[in-house]
Amino acid sequence: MSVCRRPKEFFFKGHNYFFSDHLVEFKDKKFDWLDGRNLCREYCMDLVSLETQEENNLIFRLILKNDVPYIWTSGRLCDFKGCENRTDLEPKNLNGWFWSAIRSKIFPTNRIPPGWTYNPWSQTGHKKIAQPDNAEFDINTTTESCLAVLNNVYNDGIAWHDVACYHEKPVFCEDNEELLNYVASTNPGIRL
Ligand SMILES: [Ca+2]
Repeated sequence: MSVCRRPKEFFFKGHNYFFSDHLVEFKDKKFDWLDGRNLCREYCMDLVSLETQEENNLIFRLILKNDVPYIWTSGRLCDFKGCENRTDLEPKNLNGWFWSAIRSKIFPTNRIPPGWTYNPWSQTGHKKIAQPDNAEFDINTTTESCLAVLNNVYNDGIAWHDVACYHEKPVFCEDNEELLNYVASTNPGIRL
């Protein structure tokens, strides 16, 4: 962490990325959402955020190419302490999602985001309705608060799904500017 020595598997628009399964130490390992996030943060990175269609397509292509069944992203439902009394986040299933890595809101889940040609959320899932559907809540009252990309799990191609955060998946990590800037500011002259 102190020098942000990190795996640089590929580079896109100013950020380095890696896929956990491509590192010897994490090969065939899976992580719950928080452990996955912490893994990335040890490298001055965070779980991947998919703010643009271009970046989303890039990650979708790599999932397809490597035959990856599912991954975690930094997407999170704002359903914890501090999110209450936020009328702008209601209804939660449409407006309550954000990229935790960069603290920016995710466009309403039922619409095609500006600049995109498709809605990345799956139109089906466990309940055969559009995502996010919070399906696990009906089964065991666990909220589906984390955003996963699933590869054709519901015969729906590669698409976004809300999933309960305790499930274990490999992760794509992406440079986190906040962590990199912090380390840069406290280590004059360092090359990251
Ligand atoms: Ca779901």
